[in-house]
Amino acid sequence: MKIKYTTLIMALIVITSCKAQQQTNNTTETSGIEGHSKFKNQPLVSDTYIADPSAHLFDGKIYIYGSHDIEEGGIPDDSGNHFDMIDYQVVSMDKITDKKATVHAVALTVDDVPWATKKFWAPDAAYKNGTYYFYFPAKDKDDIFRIGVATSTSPIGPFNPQPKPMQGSYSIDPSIFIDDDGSAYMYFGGIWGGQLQRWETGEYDPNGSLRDLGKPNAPAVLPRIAKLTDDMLEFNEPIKSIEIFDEKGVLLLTKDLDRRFFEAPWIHKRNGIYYLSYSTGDTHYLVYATADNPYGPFTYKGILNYPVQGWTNHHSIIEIDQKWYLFYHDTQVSNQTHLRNLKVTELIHNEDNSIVPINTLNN
Ligand code: FUB
Repeated sequence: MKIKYTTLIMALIVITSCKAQQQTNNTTETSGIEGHSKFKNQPLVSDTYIADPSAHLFDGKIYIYGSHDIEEGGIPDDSGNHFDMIDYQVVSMDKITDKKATVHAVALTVDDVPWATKKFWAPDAAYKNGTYYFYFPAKDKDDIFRIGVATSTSPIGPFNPQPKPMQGSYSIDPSIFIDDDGSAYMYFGGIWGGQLQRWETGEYDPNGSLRDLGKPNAPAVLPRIAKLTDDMLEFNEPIKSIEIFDEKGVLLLTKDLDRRFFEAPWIHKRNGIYYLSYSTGDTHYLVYATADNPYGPFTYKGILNYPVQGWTNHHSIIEIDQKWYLFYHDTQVSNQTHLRNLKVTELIHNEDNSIVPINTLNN
């Protein structure tokens, strides 16, 4: 009996000390910037919240065009009410091995843009003939997302906006891809708060419902593409949907939440293959599909980035010195969904042109 009592006391001591250790570990892992051990990569910027990074190499230097997250976000809801950004600041890095990036002065504010009222969401940029073009979504006076373009002779701005949004533009997350022949394309779209589901007829339907609610077996809402005019300021053709098929040649369905398009389309081209990567939104993956031309159809291939800390998973992919990199964000610094920080990690293509899935969390 005496032995049993001692054993019990010892067991209790071990359990208590294990719990205390576990608590310490958890605290370390979830306490923001201090919690390095949980995160494979550290923030490139930690005193300003920069998200949705669209990275480019301009004249040998890395420029990142992202959202500038702010504290003033509204009450969180499914339409992204809490992402209420009002300006943009460009970020740059001299080389990819830099541990920190430079945040430049404000490049564009919502007050500069005559047609925009709020919600400066994920932007992108392109360079052509001595001019830098900055593409950004914002809500207009009717609360409809449109896409605007602004120009500058400098990659960091300030950018001078066109007086009106691009004609026929809608929804969010523009990204620009310039093909080897010089043709420039805009990929764009995002469902839920990004309003893409309201444009299924080609006209704006304020009651356009999310297909997931009523028709889970219907094909999912698709991302959009349009070629740009030579001056890069307008669409040069009617907007088209980009089909994404599964391995059996069937369009991805609305109910296929792990694979269907949600937002954040991005294109990179390697070995003649066009990789369309995008976020699955409420299932938090970045996934990719491939095609042999910019319009598709694309075939779904797999996961590219597992969920990061935070709700949104949004990225860009570029090649620097024969290596490929994924620029992404998470919420390491703030622990809050709408205050995200910029990161980068290497992305590896296999011999068979598939992509090695990335997990940016140490599990
Ligand atoms: O930053 C606001 C929105 O969150 C972006 O436009 C989406 O892609 C998501 O990252």
